Amino acid sequence: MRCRIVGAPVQEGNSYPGCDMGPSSLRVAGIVSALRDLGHEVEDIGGIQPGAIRPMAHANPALKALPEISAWTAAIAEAAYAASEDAMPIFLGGDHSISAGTLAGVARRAADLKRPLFVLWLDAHPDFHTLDTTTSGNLHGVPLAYACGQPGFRNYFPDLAVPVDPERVCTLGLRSVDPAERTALKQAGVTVHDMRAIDEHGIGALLRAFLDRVAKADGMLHVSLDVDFLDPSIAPAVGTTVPGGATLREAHLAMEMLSDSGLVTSLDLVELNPFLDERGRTATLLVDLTASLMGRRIMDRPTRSHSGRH
Ligand code: NNH
Ligand code: MN
Ligand code: MN
Ligand code: MN
Repeated sequence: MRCRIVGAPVQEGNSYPGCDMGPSSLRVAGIVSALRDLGHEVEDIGGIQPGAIRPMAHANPALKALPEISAWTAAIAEAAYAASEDAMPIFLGGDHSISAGTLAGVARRAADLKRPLFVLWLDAHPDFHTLDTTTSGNLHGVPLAYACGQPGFRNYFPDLAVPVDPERVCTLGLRSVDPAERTALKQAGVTVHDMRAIDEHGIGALLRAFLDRVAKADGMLHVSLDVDFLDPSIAPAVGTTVPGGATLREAHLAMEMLSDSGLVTSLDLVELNPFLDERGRTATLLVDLTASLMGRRIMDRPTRSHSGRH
C-alpha cells in the first residue's frame, strides 16, 4: 500500500496548547518506519500551512479562533483532496478540528470516484456541535457536524464540495455528549455506539456490523482516531481526558479488524498533546495502533517485556 503522511499542526481548536507538536511526536515515535517495516511505501509530505486568515464576527460569543480554524480547514481540505489521489493519506494532528478539512477533502475524493464515503469516529465525544450550539467555543467540537453538512457553517467555514452522509457515520466510544449534540445526532441518523454499547455487546460485534455495511456498499472508509477514545490510563497525552475509555485490547481488536477488512482509505490521528505525555507513551501507542490497522499482527511482532522501547 502507498501511504502519504500529512502533518496538520493545529492547536487553536482546543484549549490546551501543545497539539501543534503532535506530528513531530508521532514522527519521533516512529510512524514512518513502523509503516515501512510492514512493507508499505511511505511518503512524508511534511506539514500543511494555514491559508490566509480573514476576520469574522459571529453571534455566538463563546467561539474561539474561528478565523484561524476556518483558514486551516480550507488548507487542510485542499491538502486532503490532493493527498488522497493516489495513496492512503494519514493525517497527523493537531486537534480534532483538522477533521473538518480532512473529511471535506476525502469526501470530495470519494465523490470523484463515485463511491460512498463511510466514517468511523473513534472518540469519547461526537464533535457534532454547530457554531451556534457549542458552549465551550472550542472548534475541535464541531468537525463532524460541519462535514455532515449541518446548518450554520456557511460564510464561516469553506463551502463543502460534497457533504458526508450522516447515515454513513458510526461513532464508537462516546462517553461525553452535550445535549445539543444528542438531538442533532439522532435527527441526522448517525449510528451512535457509546461505552455502554461496547460493554454490553463488545466492540467486535459493533464494528463488524458497520464494516459489513461498508463492504456491501463498496464504500471508502475514513477512520478518525481521537486520543481520548482510549482510556486516559493508557493514553494520558490529551487535554480532554474522560475516564472509562477503550482498553488497549479493545483498541487493538478494532485496529486489527479494520486491517482485515481492507476497507480503510484514510486515517486521522488527532488530539495528541505531547506536552501532556509521559515519556512518549501515548505517541508510541498511537504508532502501535496505526501499525495494527496497517497490517501488523501479534504473531509477527517482537515481544515486549514492558513499556520500554527496544
Ligand atoms: N463537546 C465538548 C465541546 O464541544 C468537548 C469536545 N472535546 C473533544 N472532542 N475533545 O473530541 O467542547
Ligand atoms: Mn474529537
Ligand atoms: Mn474527544
Ligand atoms: Mn524492555
